[in-house]
Amino acid sequence: MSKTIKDKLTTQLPVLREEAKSLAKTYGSKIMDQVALEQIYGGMRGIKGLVCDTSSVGLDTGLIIRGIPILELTDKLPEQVFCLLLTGEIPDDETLKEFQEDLNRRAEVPSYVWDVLNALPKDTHPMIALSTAIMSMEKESEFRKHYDAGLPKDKLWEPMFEDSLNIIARVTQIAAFIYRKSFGKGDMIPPDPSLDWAANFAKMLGVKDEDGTFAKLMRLYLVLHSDHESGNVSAFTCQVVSSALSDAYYSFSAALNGLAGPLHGLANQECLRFILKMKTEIGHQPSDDEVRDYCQNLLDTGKVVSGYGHAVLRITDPRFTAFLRFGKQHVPDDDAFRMVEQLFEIVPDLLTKQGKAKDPWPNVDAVSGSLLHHYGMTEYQFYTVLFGVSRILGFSAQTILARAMNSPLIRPKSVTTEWIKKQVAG
Ligand code: CMX
Repeated sequence: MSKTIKDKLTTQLPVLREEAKSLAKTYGSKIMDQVALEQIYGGMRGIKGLVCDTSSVGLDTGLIIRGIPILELTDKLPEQVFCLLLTGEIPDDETLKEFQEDLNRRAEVPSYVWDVLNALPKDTHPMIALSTAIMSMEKESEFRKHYDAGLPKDKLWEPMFEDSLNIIARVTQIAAFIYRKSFGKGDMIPPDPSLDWAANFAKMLGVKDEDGTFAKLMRLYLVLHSDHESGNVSAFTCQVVSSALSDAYYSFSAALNGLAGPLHGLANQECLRFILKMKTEIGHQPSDDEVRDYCQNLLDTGKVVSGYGHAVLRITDPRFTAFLRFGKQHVPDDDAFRMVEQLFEIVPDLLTKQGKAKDPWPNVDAVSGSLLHHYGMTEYQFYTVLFGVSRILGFSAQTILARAMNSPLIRPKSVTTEWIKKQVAG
């Protein structure tokens, strides 16, 4: 009988805990980084102050999950990637099947969630609906129940595991409900437990998919967005909130609120909006020169080109490359996708010449919307919800591990401007 992912983590934990304890004891005073004043004023960019083992993002490699570059994981299911994030191993078939069945057993969404979502104004942004739905389920939290009952700290990861898996199992139904309700797509489509997590989600969304390629896109989408180490706005928020021993419902909802910002996850919505607006304003499928002039004008008027640049990366985001390959294979003649390809040819040069952006290359958001648009999911306000559904895999793995490793309350030190002036003078 194959081990479940919980068994695997249970077996790994004593070694992981001992390793961290021993590193901190032996090398506790070793200096790992230095902080320059420009980093303090620059959003703490680049300061090494967090441990994250689920994934890492190299400026010249992009996303690496447990040592495997993301481009080598594009044929995997999101469930397999979740197991990899959490345990460092791609599950064998039996473990995967057991995990999928476990998700199906947890899939029933409490009925009050539909009431909560139905009570929201019709023009509520889908990200508010998602965050609210997650928060509304907080009373289901096993973590809070066990914390209140005095479960020892080193066992708190177990109810965190339960909460996280319950959220993963339910979030696709919730997101599909939000999509269908927000955009008048008709009644909820019930889940089909015979399908994998992403294909089931694709079915519940109700997007027409005669040849199964939309389900394939969903699998890829939910793999590519699953994690991006822990310093980005949403993952960091998740870790800060859960370090106060707030449960997964509080932590994930807070993280989703950060993901909803235009400089972070909302950029995929902004990017498609920008492409469609460009086409409308130009009045036809634009030529290369028209695209160049349009983007130059954006830069000259102090606007950002959505989908380009990154706080960490200094190369074309490999997640962009993965989507580009999908587009070339499945939707090469789509108008929006062709503009994505044009922008890729043109924007890096413009940003380089402007000389402000440290990274002139496209990130994942530059392309994802054009693919969704092709399949008839034209409501770009929903796109960040898809990002959120996927990133809940990463939030879950990171937060379970943080509790498993007894990670402390996160509490960096802030300083006053007066203190800085004294330091500089000194
Ligand atoms: N278009 C125009 N200007 C850009 C730019 C872009 N795509 N990317 C960076 N710049 C500008 C910045 O606005 C900044 O200008 P100011 O000095 O006038 O403020 C300057 O270049 C330096 O910025 P940076 O250090 O290169 O970038 P940051 O680390 O501060 O920010 C990011 C990174 C992603 C927010 C930024 O590149 C951006 O706004 N890109 C467009 C939005 C986007 O695609 N976001 C999605 C990122 C992926 C994700 O997290 O989901």
